[in-house]
Amino acid sequence: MRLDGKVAVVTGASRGIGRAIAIRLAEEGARVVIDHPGEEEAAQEVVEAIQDRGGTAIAVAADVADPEAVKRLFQETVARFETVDILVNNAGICPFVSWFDVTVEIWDRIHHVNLRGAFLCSQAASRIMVDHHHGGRIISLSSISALVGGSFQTAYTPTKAGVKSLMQSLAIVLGPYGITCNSILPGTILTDINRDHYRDQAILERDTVRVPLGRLGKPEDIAGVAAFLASDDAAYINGAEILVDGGLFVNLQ
Ligand code: NAD
Ligand code: RM4
Repeated sequence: MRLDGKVAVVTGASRGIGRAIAIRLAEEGARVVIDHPGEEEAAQEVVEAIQDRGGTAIAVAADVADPEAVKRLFQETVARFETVDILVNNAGICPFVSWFDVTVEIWDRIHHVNLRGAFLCSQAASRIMVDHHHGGRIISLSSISALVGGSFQTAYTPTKAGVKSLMQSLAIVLGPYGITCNSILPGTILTDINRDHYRDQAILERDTVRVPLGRLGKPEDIAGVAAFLASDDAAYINGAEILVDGGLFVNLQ
């Protein structure tokens, strides 16, 4: 119960890594806001999974790319739980598209959800944290893709580098208020975001053997790291990035 009494907002928490993080933060005692982009049923399932474990959660529909929706997300959070102590910028999209097929619309949408979303949510959450004088935690899902390229991810990898960079700058701006800002860089975690891509068994096999631990990641592999960064154990970690990839990145030779 390292997060007893804390209030956490997890964006894109209806599925995948966000869902696992929301459940884990709730298991540690946080009251959790499950943000989702209109996936009422899936979000409600996460709320119930948390309640079944004795926790407290609400679901709020808000597209993180939409400034008005984000404003509402944090208004509803404060109306229900009075404040916000922990923000997890998790919402993200990654349509796999070949380079010459990347349109302006695809490029903009990926940037709006992944990067503008992190900007809008971080600004709204930190305003509350500063006003309420209690410090806080901002944790963002960057990616191994902030460090390496991806041939079908040309519109995506710059957003993940951008999110990491945003956390570095915010660590400086918000550190004086006791708010830490860090990134998690997952390797490959099997979720809906890449399920179609990995229907190709040859690609799945290739990417699995590249990981020294011999398996792709699970959402729970990331959730524990988010809980750690949200806890007092991580009080002096600020502006950092934690690569959680089973050793994929160092396996170059
Ligand atoms: P996922 O597709 O399973 O889940 C994404 C979640 O974000 C869903 O709940 C979806 O509803 C939500 N979402 C999408 N657009 C949104 C919007 N506009 N507003 C609010 N919510 C929105 O994917 P995932 O693998 O769980 O990815 C979560 C995060 O982790 C993403 O930021 C992704 O870039 C990052 N990441 C994933 C991997 C991986 O291999 N799965 C690796 C590195 C980083
Ligand atoms: C990640 C990374 C993973 C990929 C997901 C969609 O950032 O590139 O390998 O599966 O994006």
